[in-house]
Amino acid sequence: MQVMCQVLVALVCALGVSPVLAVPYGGNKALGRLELEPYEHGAMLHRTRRQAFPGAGMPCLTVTFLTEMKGRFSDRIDPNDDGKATFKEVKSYLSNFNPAVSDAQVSGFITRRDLNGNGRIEFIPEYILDIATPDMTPEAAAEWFSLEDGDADGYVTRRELMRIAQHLGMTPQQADASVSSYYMSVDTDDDDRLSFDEYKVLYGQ
Ligand SMILES: [Ca+2]
Ligand SMILES: [Ca+2]
Ligand SMILES: [Ca+2]
Repeated sequence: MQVMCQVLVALVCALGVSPVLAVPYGGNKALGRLELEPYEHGAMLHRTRRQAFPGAGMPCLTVTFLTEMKGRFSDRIDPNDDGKATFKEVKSYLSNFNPAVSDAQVSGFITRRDLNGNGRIEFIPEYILDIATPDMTPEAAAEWFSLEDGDADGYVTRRELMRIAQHLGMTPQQADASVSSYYMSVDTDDDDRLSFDEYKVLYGQ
């Protein structure tokens, strides 16, 4: 399946005209961290993602969605726009979430997505697959929890989320609305911060 997808992705990119692209799709799962990005990269991506998959399980990506993803990849993770995210680029991206991100965290992040084992995250197909089939495992929840819990005190607080969202370009008002409606929806004990037990609910755990 993966080889077939790679061939299809390569074909679409070579031709630049195909209306759809078949990839394995993990269902209508939320990509929570996108809720911390400003409209054009977060909500817009969510929206085009939903449009790309009007029914859960439909294995197609539209060119609109791919174009949006390529823009996000270039803007966020691949600033020299060569289609590959290197260690340095990934570290720079993740430092938006946690300024003290460790090299081990960066290596782990890459390894979990680096299907061909070359030490980089390629836009095609590694990044596309990461977005189209988001990892909803406990390991993924733990990965993002540690990235968003910047002071490593065991809680992802509203303040930490607000800082990340503003680093990624949201206004304070946008950040507050997004953090309140998405993240704090799982703050069951209402203390304005998420323990890991609360946080992992966002990953269906
Ligand atoms: Ca790779
Ligand atoms: Ca914290
Ligand atoms: Ca809480």
